[in-house]
Amino acid sequence: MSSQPPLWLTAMPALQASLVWQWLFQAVVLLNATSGLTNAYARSSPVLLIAGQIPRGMIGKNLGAVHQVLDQQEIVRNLTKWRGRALRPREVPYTVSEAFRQMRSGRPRPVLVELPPEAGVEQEDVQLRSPAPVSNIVPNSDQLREAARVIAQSRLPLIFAGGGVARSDGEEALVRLAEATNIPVITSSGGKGTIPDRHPLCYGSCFSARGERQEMNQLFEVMQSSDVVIGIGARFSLGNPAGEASTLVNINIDDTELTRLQANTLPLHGDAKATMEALLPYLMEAEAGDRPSPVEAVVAARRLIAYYDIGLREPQYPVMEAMQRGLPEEAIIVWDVTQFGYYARTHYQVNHPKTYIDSGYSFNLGYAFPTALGAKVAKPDQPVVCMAGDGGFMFNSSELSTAVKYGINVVTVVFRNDSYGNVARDLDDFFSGTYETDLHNPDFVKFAESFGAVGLRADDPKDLETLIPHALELNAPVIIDVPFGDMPIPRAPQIAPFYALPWTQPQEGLIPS
Ligand SMILES: Cc1ncc(C[n+]2csc(CCOP(=O)(O)OP(=O)(O)O)c2C)c(N)n1
Repeated sequence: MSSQPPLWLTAMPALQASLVWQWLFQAVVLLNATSGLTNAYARSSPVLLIAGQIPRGMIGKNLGAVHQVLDQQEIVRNLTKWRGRALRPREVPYTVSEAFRQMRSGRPRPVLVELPPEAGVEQEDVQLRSPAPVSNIVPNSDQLREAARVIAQSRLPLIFAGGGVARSDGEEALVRLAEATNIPVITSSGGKGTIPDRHPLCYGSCFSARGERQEMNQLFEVMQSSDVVIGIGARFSLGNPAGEASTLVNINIDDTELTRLQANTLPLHGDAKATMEALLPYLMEAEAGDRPSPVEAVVAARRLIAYYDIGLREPQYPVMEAMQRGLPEEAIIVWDVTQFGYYARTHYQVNHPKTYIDSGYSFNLGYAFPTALGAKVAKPDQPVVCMAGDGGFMFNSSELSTAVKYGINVVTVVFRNDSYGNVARDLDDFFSGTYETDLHNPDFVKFAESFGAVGLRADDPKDLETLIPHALELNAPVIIDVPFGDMPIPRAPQIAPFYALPWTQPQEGLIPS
């Protein structure tokens, strides 16, 4: 056997060599990307993952090639919508063009393109492609007319707006639809920002539409009393409290989501924005705009929610209020899986489209800091703030090096309780102990400074009202260390589903009685 390196390696100029080298590494690094893909999948984000591969002739043979991961595509099958591999240069144009068509059509989700090193080195004539045209899916006129008739005749209709509205850039169309018909809106956490929270027709965000929180959840009651719920780009992962007693007019680009929730559904398969725009004239024709304004009911429900919130005296409430006062409205906030993050899903007020980011149902601890860096690169003129717990921040804190290297000026708030606090509390509540959830942290101010970033420290979480604007003015990567104490589950007295689940009962013999 020859000890010479393979031809593709010796023939490469330096730049190609470094690219190929990185691709090779990515063959293994693909595994590191799975957590981010999970998140992108949960939030229906169009993400292109370009991954390397081992040399073409060794793929699938289990010969132990450096960085070999057998059947990479299989590993990410359930985290991607489409996967393609270009083995040689002439296969690249189709693979890339199809990857983009997949991301831009139907329900957006991550896609994978794999390239072995030869695809970046060999020279071949290739046929470049124009981007594939993508047309919007819109329900037909009979379906739109029928939906308009049902909505026009309803007694208490309600719009439930999900992340699909934002994905289709349908925020203005949603506000127009609500205003033209006087139909109030509840958003899911993915739908936050699709209508301004301060809009008089907006009830707010409903994180838990089902479960014991409903007792005090005014939004749950609002949904329950509606006779027609208009779902727009929402997966209703927590159910539709109005249930079979109501009609669900369900607008979704993903036709697998349309009718699986309840039998009494009028499915409208289509892009959220295009369908709202197409539906509006039919609604006007059916005189759906003649209903009395629900603004008083919305105001009353919001007052009641605030009244309960203040009465509960949860430590999150005054901190969230202080942060809200300190944060510019146009700032993009990326919330990690921290206790303030849970609270933000219902309580943080969003008045600008696409300024609220969370990890959706994946609840992916640690995703927020790198995501915030990505948001800042995409929107350099908008302030970007990452809100993480100490545990979550430490998952990806090495990315501070990337932030400093490229001048990505994200402000990161690290809520420090030296603990995986959320888990510690649940363990203690249910199993009488915190079981290795305490953390040994660096001094976050010194940690930031050691990277060449700025480190600040709050005396009290409420200091964030002044510290965040100050940090944003510094135009630098900033870490704000915020010590805080124990925290209850939001609305603790009302939460019970956890207690009710059988697996929360310790097995016999595990815990001494
Ligand atoms: C990748 C991943 N691992 C574990 C968990 C489980 N989990 C949820 S919250 C949490 C603790 C978070 O700790 P921290 O970031 O310090 O925030 P805190 O709860 O203290 O506010 C853990 C481990 C998760 N959601 N995601």
